[in-house]
Amino acid sequence: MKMGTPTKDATFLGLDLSTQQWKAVVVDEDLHVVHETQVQFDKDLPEYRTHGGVIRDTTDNRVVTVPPLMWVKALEMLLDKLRIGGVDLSKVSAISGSAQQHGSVFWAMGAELRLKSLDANRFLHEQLAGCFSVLQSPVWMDASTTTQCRQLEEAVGGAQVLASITGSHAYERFTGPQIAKVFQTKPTAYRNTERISLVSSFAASLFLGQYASIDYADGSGMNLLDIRSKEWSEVCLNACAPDLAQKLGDPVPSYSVQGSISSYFVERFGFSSTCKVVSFTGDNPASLVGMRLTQGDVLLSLGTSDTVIAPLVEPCTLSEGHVLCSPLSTDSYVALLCFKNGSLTRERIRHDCAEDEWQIFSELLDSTPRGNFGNMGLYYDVQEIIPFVNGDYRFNKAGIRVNRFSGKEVEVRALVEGQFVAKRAHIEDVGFVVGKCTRILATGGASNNRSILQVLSDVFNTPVFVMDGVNSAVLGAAYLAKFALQHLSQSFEEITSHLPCPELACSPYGDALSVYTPMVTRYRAILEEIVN
Ligand code: XUL
Repeated sequence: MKMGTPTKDATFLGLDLSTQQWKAVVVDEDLHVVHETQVQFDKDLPEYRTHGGVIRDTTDNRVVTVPPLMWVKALEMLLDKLRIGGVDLSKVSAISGSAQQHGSVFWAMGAELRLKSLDANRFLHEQLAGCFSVLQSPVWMDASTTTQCRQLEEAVGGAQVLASITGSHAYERFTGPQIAKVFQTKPTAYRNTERISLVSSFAASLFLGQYASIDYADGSGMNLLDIRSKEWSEVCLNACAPDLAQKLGDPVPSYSVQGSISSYFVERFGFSSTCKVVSFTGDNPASLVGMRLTQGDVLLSLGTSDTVIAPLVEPCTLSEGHVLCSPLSTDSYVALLCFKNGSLTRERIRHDCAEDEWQIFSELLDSTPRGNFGNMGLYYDVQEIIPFVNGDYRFNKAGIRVNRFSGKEVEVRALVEGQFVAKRAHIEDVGFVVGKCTRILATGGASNNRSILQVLSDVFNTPVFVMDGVNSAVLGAAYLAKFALQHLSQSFEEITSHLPCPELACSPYGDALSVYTPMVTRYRAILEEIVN
């Protein structure tokens, strides 16, 4: 194994530990992509028997977890793939990463010592096998902590008080309620926990060879961080579990250099010993960085989860959704709404109606008119976050609930229209005005599908822009790696000013407003009926 040495033509490595895969992208000094690769959990690590990257409990399907050791093993495969692909890792001057938000990793007593003394001749997953006090990490899809959510809200004086401190009411997937559940249901495991990481800071810890700090942006998804003071809120910590401040460590800005890479990665993978490890952050904040979002833009990420992100002028208290600290500055904030039934639900309908082919899915979508002959559908394969409902709901032109529609094309359009009409309604509910001057930037898997984007553009009656190429979260991580090294001398805008702008993908049809505004009203009425 050779010791890496720094070279002149430096690169930056961005990683993304998302729900279904690890991704990596290498960019050059100008932030142009020179290499990318990925490892799929279901396909490449079948021994863990994940479905969509996660394990759903067979007795309680609200419980969704992942063994963190799988993420470790997959990372080793990812780095091997980079090397086999010809990437010279000794040129990487900094690494940053993005990861699915909210999930938590519980490190056992003594784990940091193990991280600090890894043997470069042995696999990482072998050496870390005994390092987790909770073997199955709860992830963002978990919806099993309703009791802990209500307890937390009550302890701080109500849901609105919690939102005014942490940026969100209590949400099932948020890390505070998840930690409270571990403390209540596995007290011994909790006592044996030396440190609790988010998925992002867990991944950074591997590279750092010691516990990495949680960053402000991803830390805002915990119901524990005071998003204004940037310190843990004592009342929230105390409401969840004892000794939590110590188990979490102090949070830091998302663009902090946390240290140099551990000698394990230098010796085993050929990184330079001067390579810096920058904070890893959440996938949604990282996407915002990758898409270079500015005030007035709305980012719609169409991935495993569908999310809507928009920069905020000031931190406000939302009735639903979340306010997060910005990953790019300590005095800016972003709003986030997350919808759990994203690509997996689209894939289910593609399977049922379109022979599992996007091409056929698009043809069916294009063959139906805007408004879908008055039919409307809402599809929730799993417990949705906003709104908190589950199941399929189909309504015909007369407003009568039906079990199925007359044709596959109607089903496909009902799904896509229903998803975007719901997003528009909930965005409006939290006070966003998406008008003709708003740029909707679309990213994630489904943003490659023009037929889907056309519906998006029509429902919002506004143009939709896309950025061709690599996934925005992993790209954002690579940009963050460079920004962290240079933020004292250059702004993020200066560092990225030469990069291409998003391109116009679709514009709304003239009748879009008259078709979809009544559908938003109808959606609200349907929702009231479902919830009641
Ligand atoms: C955001 C959320 C998801 C995850 C997974 O609040 O739960 O978007 O970050 O991607």
